[in-house]
Amino acid sequence: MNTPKKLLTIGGSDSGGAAGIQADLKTFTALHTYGMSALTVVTAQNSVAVQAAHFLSAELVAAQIQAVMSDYGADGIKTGFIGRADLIQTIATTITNFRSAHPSTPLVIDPVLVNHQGQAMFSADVAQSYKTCLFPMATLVTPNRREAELLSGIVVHDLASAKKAGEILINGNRKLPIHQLLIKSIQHKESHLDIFYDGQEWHDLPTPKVTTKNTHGSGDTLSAAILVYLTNGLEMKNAIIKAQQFTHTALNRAFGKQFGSGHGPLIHFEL
Ligand code: PXL
Repeated sequence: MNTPKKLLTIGGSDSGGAAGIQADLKTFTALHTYGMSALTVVTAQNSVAVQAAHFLSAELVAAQIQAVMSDYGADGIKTGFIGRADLIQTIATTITNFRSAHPSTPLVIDPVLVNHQGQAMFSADVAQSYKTCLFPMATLVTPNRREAELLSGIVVHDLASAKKAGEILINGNRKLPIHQLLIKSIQHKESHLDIFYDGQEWHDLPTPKVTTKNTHGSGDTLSAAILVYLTNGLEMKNAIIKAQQFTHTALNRAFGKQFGSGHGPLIHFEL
C-alpha cells in the first residue's frame, strides 16, 4: 500500500465538531488521505452559536505549520477561518517558504469571513490582507455568496450579480490577481449553484438542493474535498464536481437527523 496523501488544514477549531478544522479532518479521512492541522483560533460553539473565541499567537501558528512541513511535508494545503490580519500575513510567509521548494503544491484558500448564519467574523483589515497576501498565491479561492459580497462590495442576489462580484475580485488588482475562483452557495431557482471561474471563463455548476438544517460545515467540506481531489491529480473543474458530489452525499446522510437544536453537521461517513 502506498503512503496516503498528506494534507494540511490551517484554521479554527469548532468545539461542536461540525465546521472548521474538524470538518476538514473528517473530509480528509473519509476520502482516504492523512489530515494534519494548524490551529488559528479555538472557538466555543455548538449548533446554535459561537459563544467564545480565543486566537493563538502568530508565533504558535507559524510553529505548527513549520513543525508539520519540516517533517511530514504536505501534498496539499487549505486555509479556513483565520480572522486576523497578522495571522494571515504569518501564514502567507510560512507557506511561501515551503512552496518555494514545492511550487506545485495545491493551495485552497477558503476566505471564511462569516459564520453559518451569515454574521461577519472579522475586522476590516482582514479582507485587505487576504487580497494582498493569500489570494495571489492560491490555486483556488472559495468564498461563499456572503463572503464574495463582503470582499467585492457588490450585493449578490442572483447569478449575474455573483459573476459581477467575482469579476471585481478577479480583476480588482491586476498586479495581485486571483487565478481561479469558486463562489459557493448561490441560490438559483430550484438548485444550489456554485460558479467557477477557470482563469478564462465561468462555469455554472448546479447541484440538487438538500432541504436540511444540518448544513454547518458544508462550505468547509466542499473546499476540503476539492483539495483532496486536486492532490489526487484531477483537473480543477472535475475536482470541484467530485467534491460537490461528496458534499451532497454527506448532506443527504444528515437529512432528518437530530444533533443539537440549531444547524447540525454533515455526516461524512457511511452509517
Ligand atoms: O463554516 C465556516 C467556519 C470555519 N471555521 C470555523 C467556524 C466556521 C463557522 O462557524 O466556526 C472555526
